[in-house]
Amino acid sequence: MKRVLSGIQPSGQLHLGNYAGAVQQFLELQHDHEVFVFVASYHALTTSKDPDELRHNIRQVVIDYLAFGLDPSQCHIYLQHDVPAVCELAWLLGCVCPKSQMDKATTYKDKVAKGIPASVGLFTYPVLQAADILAVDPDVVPVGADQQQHVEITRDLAQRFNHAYGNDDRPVFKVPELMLRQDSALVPGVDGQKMSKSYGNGIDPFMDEKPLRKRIMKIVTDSKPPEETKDPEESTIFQIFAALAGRDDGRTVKLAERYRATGEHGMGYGEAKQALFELVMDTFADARNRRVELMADPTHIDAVLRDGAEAARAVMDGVMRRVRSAVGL
Ligand code: AQP
Repeated sequence: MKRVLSGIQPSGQLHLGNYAGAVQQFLELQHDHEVFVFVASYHALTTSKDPDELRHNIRQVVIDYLAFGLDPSQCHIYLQHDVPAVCELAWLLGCVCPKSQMDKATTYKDKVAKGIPASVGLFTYPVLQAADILAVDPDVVPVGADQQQHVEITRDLAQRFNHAYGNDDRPVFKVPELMLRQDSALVPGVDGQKMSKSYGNGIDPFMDEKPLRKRIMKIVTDSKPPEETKDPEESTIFQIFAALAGRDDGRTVKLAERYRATGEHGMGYGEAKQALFELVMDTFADARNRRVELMADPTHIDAVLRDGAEAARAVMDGVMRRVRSAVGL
């Protein structure tokens, strides 16, 4: 059975982009793969400076994973800080990582441009991410398109390490494959930029009905009147709808037709926003109910995390023995 590894930072409330870009893939893979999904708590420290808020967000990501449908009997869910071996591995990988490789990482530049302090942690976070991945020997890493470069860095570091310390018959690391969903376009936020936890432009599928509708009504549009034809591909509302329902879904095809209609049959953006609101309510109806139950059962969450960390540590112990021996420790 192929092994899968991925994670999400507890840097804020999960949004539709995290769901469509990442979680949806975890849900599909958990049935016939060995799935490890973690909460990237160390990574969140590159942006989060409020301990209470971080504690809350860490817990919330786990609850949301479970509410979305991750099944702990089918996948291992754990916290990054419960497996500190990844920090040791990050150091070892950092020692074979050329600085120029970090200079090229685009997410660092994007985040600094958005006002996030340019710390060493933020600069080298792709190395820690490589350690998160390589520590569990996965075959596949499902992520959204913005993380593609980081998985490529991981593959490169694994190869560099193998070249330095292994040989063709006995590589130290398995070089994992990147997995993007078929429609790999990034989900835009209400302002049309990439939807991000920390940019304040997300849509939280667990919001109460009224604020959720209000949030969706906030999506920025152009000023075309209903009777004018519209290109769905240029619309943020349509991009979000298509990412959530799927491009081939009948509802997406129908909405695209509504965009193109003209004259008295034309569509105003309010109608498209209402369609998106109904889609979100429909898609997450079960998840919203499950979440309420999960919030009331903290001992279940503790047990899930204990089991998940145990399973992750069992794999990591073997990998770290191999890596330490390879470098001469
Ligand atoms: N807008 C998006 N469209 C598609 N996929 C997305 N992902 C994030 N935003 C979108 C995917 O969700 C996972 C979350 O990874 P992360 O939390 O480690 O980092 P991120 O990519 O930086 O996510 P955010 O939401 O933008 O968080 P902040 O604001 O903290 O930077 C990844 O698989 C990512 O590709």
